[in-house]
Parts: sequence; structure tokens; C-alpha cells
Amino acid sequence: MRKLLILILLLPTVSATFSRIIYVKANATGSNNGTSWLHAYTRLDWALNNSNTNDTIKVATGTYKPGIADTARFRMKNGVTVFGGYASDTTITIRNWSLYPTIISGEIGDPTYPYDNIDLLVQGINLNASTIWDGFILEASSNTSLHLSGNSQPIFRNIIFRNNNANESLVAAGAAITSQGGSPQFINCIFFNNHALFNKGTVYSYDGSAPAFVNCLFVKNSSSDTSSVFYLSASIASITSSTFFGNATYVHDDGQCVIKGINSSIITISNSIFFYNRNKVGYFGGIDVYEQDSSELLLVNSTANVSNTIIQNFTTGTSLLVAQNPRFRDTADIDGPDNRFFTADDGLQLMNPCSPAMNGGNNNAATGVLTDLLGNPSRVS
Ligand SMILES: [Ca+2]
Ligand SMILES: [Ca+2]
Repeated sequence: MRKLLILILLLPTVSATFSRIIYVKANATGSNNGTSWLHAYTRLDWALNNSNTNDTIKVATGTYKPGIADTARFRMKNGVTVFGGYASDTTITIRNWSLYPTIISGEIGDPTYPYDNIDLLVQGINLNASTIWDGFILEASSNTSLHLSGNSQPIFRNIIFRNNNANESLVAAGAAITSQGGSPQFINCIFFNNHALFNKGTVYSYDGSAPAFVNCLFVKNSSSDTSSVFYLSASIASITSSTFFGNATYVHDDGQCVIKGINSSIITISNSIFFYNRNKVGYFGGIDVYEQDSSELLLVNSTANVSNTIIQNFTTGTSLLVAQNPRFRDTADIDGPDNRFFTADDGLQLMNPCSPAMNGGNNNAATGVLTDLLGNPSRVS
């Protein structure tokens, strides 16, 4: 009797910690219940809806859309890890998010027209730090691809945010990320060719949000507002071992820049590179005038701590390498001849020993980050 009583008392505990692997594959033809690759769910939203804390969702290569209405969205689950980058042929067990891309797309309506797409692709509210998304491409949203709010602390790794737009004039957003409060982390993420038409650049962080970015690339993003990449309002942002290349602002207002901080924002940047970003500085004789490597940081009642960084225009900081060419491998082919990011032929790698940044880093700034985007030993270690 005593044994039975103990068993009964334990049951709720066992049930609460039980964790599952849930499978998603767009072209699966089995029972559609997520219990194996054979019987994988064909939709990611079904897997998310049926997941619980401590579950892991594995998503095979393919394109996944939140729905067919522009208000559809994937809702992140607290404490659930979601991995993309599995081969569709399930005899291949190696996970490779570059070779087997798992794409979350907002493309609906006219495929040639981005402004009728899904507003918001992935939404997270009140997520703890054991909530992880790893190995996805988020593309073609029409207002922001990722929206975080509440005290959210999720971790995003190996995510490409590309070709997203911020088109809504009435809803403040960054084309790739909109973060209200919380402290999300972005590790090994690539932000490529996102565009803010009316809005707050590529990443809009506000209301006490404290995002951290490590080993990230911000490449060829653009904005018709004041900042091409970051718009920070009452935000504490940390940017480590990251590169800003070829970003642009297209409208001349007052103070075009790559990163804008307002309302007591604090921005810490270390071991990073700013190169070949441009701002529109005027309109003369019917021609738009751009300035290469002009203002990178614009601070309004805000502060920046910049160290061990190659930067072209901003000169306030510690151990800065000002107006130096970082000597990337190939700035004309960012993802390299194989047309995929995260591989050895990628263009924005530093060329040892010619690159001035190779030995300019500060180990303390990148504690725990031992490799770069390609998995090579980090340049700062
Ligand atoms: Ca469309
Ligand atoms: Ca490549």
C-alpha cells in the first residue's frame, strides 16, 4: 500500500517533465500526427499548437507559411526548442541549415507583390530563456518577420532574416525584428536585404528591450526612415563580433545613420565592423546624393560604448580602427559562389593576415563565443 501511494504521488511529476520530439515535414504523407518523420505534421502551426514545455520540434527543409490570411502568424511556445535544417530525405540524418533550408515565408497573394504579404511571421509573448529557435530562414513579411513582447528572453541561432518589409505606416516595426521589452538573444544570425518603407529600420527595439546580438551580419538592409539597421528607443542593446556592410538609408531627413538611439538608450558595440554603409544626404539638381561611410551612430539623449571595432566615421570609443578597410574576402558576392550563407566561400570573411581586424578584438567581449558564423575559431579568440 505504501508503495502504491508513493507511485501515485509521483505521477504528476513524471507527467510534467515528460518531453517529446515532434516532427514536421511539408511533404510527409503519413498519419500527420508528428510522432516520426514518416508521420510528421505537414504544418508547423499544428506542431506548435500541440507542443508543451521541454518539447523539441524538428522541421524538415521546405517552405512553411503561417496561413493564407495576412493576419496569420506562428506563435512561439514557451520552453519549446524548434530546430530547422533537416533533410527531406529522412535517410539523411545530418542536420545542415545551409544545405537544407527551412523557410518560413509570408508570401501570399500576388507573388510579384510584397505589400500584400503576411504582416508578421513569428510572434513571441512572455517566453523564458529555454525557448530556442535554431536554423530557419524568415522571409517576405510585410511588416515585421519576428515580433517579441512581454518579458521575453528567447534565443535565436542560425536564423536568416531576408527580404522582409516594414510597410505599414500605422504600426511601428522593424522589417526583421520588433522587440518590446524583454532580452532576446540572436547568435549567428544574418539580416539580409530587409527594407523599411515607412518604419523603424531592420531592428526596432523599444520599451526597455535589451536585445543581444553575437556573430551577426547586417548586410544590404535599407530604410526610407532615419536608420538603416537599428532603431532603439529606451533600449539597451549589445552587439558583439558583428558586421554591418552595405546598408543604406534612402530618404534624406535629419540625421541618417546605421544605428539610431533615442530616449536614454544604451548601445554597447565590440569586436565589430562597419564598412560601406551609405546614407542619403541630399537632393541636388534632380539627383539623389548619397554619402559613403557617413554617420553610423546617431545618439539622441543616448549613449554608446564602442570598442575594438573597425568603423569609418564614428570616432568615440576604445581601441577603434577608424577609416580602415577590413579587407573582406569578396564584397561583390556576399554568400559566395554556392549562393548559400554559412559556408566556407562566404564573402564577408576577413582575410588573414591582411585584415586589420584579425588581431584587434577583445577576448573579454566575446566570452563563451568561440566560433564565427562558419564555425571557425572566432577572430576575437
Ligand atoms: Ca505577395
Ligand atoms: Ca556560401
